[in-house]
Amino acid sequence: MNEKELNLKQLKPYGDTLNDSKVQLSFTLPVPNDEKGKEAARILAKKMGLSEPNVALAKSLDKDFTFYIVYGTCVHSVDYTEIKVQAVESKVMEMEETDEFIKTHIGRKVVVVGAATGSDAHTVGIDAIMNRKGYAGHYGLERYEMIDAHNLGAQVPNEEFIRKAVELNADVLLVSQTVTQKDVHIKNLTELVELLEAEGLRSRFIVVCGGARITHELAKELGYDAGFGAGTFAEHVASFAVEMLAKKLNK
Ligand code: B12
Repeated sequence: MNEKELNLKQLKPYGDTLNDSKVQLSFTLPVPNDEKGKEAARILAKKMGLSEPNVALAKSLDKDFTFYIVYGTCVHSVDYTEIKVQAVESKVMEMEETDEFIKTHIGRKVVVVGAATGSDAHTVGIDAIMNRKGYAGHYGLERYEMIDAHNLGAQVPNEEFIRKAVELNADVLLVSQTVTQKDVHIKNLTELVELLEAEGLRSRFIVVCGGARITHELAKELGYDAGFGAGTFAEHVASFAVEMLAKKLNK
């Protein structure tokens, strides 16, 4: 292969030039910051598939922990043409467009109830989606004229979440899950769907989950209508939810 040509069957990382396979890796080792530690970092990077690794930075976190940045050449490639992923398919509308869409196709405010459920105490993700001031320049659902947004916060038990959703007559439920240790997110997410099904409420709501390690594929597997991962903004989930709601109501 010409090293100047892009070959999607053998996709390689881009460092300074096409196909140079240069990557940067960062990690911490629980050892002091000395030459032996740097060598350990180099050996580990080699074992992870980097050739000619080079420790660009070794920084003491405290006397027994060191943070490393290692550069090297990745010896692997990926056949990009064979990759299949499930992604949310909806046209992403701006806030004003979504409000107009709701006025035209739904004709009333859409009620959205969100929370980080179960034991999950991480509020920043759900706040980014819901808070009026938004996140990274993207306004949250509370600012939408045609959305009545209720953010219940974190560590909301699934039973309480459902009770509140029924009380508020919600159309859309938003669930945030950040911690995935010991698959606790799967347990929390599964329990919510099981409770909704047991109470005959599943089809009443559009149910969407999100979090850094959530994929649309996983969400569908667990019985959700959609899943959103890192880099999501309010407009992504709002567009999806109102489009699906309009279809559901106008059937
Ligand atoms: C801040 C933070 C905390 C704070 C949380 C404070 C708060 N009020 O939220 C505190 C200190 C409490 C905390 C505690 C813990 N944390 Co913490 N925490 C973080 C940290 C540093 C940032 C998370 C964050 O705010 N990200 C920013 C937001 C904007 O990103 P996001 O959540 O991914 O949200 C975006 C998308 O995912 C998506 N999204 C999120 N939710 C939803 C929902 C819907 C419906 C939609 C559509 C989209 C969506 O949209 C958002 C915007 O784009 C991360 C490390 C990191 N740098 O990511 C660790 C991290 C998440 N924490 C971690 C851990 C392990 C814990 C603890 C278990 C630590 C401990 N041993 O006590 C506890 C758990 C507490 C609990 N019961 O949940 C791990 C999780 C590892 C894992 N995969 O399980 C991480 C990754 C750190 C690490 N590298 O180990 N944490």
